[in-house]
Amino acid sequence: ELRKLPEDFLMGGATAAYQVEGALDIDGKGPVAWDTFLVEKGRYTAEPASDFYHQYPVDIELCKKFKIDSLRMSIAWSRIFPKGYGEVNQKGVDYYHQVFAECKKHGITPFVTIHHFDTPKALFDDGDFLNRENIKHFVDYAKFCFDEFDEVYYWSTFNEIYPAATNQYLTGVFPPEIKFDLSKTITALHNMMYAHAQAVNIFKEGSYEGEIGVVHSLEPKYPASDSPEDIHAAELDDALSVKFLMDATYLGYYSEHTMACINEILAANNTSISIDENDFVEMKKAANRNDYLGINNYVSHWVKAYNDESQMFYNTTGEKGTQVYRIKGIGERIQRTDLPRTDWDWLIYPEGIYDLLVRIKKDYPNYQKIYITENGLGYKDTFEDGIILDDDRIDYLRGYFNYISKAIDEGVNVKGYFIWSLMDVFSWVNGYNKRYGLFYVDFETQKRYPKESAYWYKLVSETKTII
Ligand code: BGP
Repeated sequence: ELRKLPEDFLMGGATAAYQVEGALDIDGKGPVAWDTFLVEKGRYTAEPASDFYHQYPVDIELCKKFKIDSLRMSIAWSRIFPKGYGEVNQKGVDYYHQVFAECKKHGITPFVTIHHFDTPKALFDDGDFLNRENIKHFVDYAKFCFDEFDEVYYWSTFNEIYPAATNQYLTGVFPPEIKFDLSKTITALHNMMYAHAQAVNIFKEGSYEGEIGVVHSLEPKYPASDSPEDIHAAELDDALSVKFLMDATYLGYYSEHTMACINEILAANNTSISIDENDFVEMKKAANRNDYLGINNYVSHWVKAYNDESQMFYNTTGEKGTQVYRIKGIGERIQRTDLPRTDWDWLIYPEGIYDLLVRIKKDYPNYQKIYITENGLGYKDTFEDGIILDDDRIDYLRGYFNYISKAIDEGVNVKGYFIWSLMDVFSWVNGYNKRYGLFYVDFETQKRYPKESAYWYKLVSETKTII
């Protein structure tokens, strides 16, 4: 028998400003670190990406046609404040008003992220979220958005605080390409959580109508074997990547167990951090004010103890079997060869989302509700005469939907799902051959073509049945 989704289950498509808009330096947009970084790398740029800056009416109409209720998108901070603060760029403000008006015209609900990996360059060069001054700039920018865009009901403060910090300071695949700096990583995590809490408190203490939450990338960690060492390695990896952020979000402080793990990781890397206890006042106030949790999940990890020097190879080309992830004092993420994985070495394990959802309900009972804000399959789609038969993507989605539905049956309050991505987009470290969209984008002509999965998604949305 086929599983069902609740009648009011929201079906969405996700995007992020920098990955879809293009128009990197027109109409007054300020630069971000990615602009120069990508030019220096010389592989690809985010211009024009999916040209959403001009094509948004086409994409929003496609949402309507394919029964996609909600568009997850982000506002580019540097379109509003080209330097990150100070003078407002009216053309940037106008642009988002136009996008929201177009959504309204078609009955599509915008689900808006304030920060999605694109800190304005001036602030980025000044330390990004390692610099406490920038927390204030972020909060001011968030408040500006709440005041200005009253068309928006659903706000997310940050997209993926953990990948933002680790890609910058641990794996080093994002600018400024710093590797294995646990102290910077954890400081950035905490500072972003503190910034999130301030934005939530401003929203809740203001007279705004709507809901606010944060989007976390949460990846289940399982021990690679029954040995106590591997069990502990999985525990450490989980403490850093899941508990640290979930404690900050829903407790407003870090539990003793979480801090013990964090301090063990820091000590193994001969470093330490200091967290200002005063931050917890603001964070505790926000902890029960999150209207929802956004979860991005693509993979699960099996972790083995590892205490040698850190080593990393991040597979950005889709050459299967090349990924290496070993962090001193945390662990090594191994490839389970008995599980399917993508060409980018992302293990496919839909059951992981079930474990995660059930666990959140148990460990953070004040979570209120959950939206799956990203999930999907990065794939080298084949395009033949306008036809894209992406059965592997449909299988992937079906697997995830079934486990989400199972979690809902067991009482987890999941209210919606956003596929990453609505249309094919620019991928930060992979460029353009890792496609995720329901709609294929010919990046030469910017023409959109519905993939087989788009028709499947539409049927699921219409019938709330996982076919
Ligand atoms: C998440 C990001 C998205 C998106 C997605 C897919 O981490 O929030 O911006 O890029 O992952 O990742 P990738 O493009 O690296 O395959």
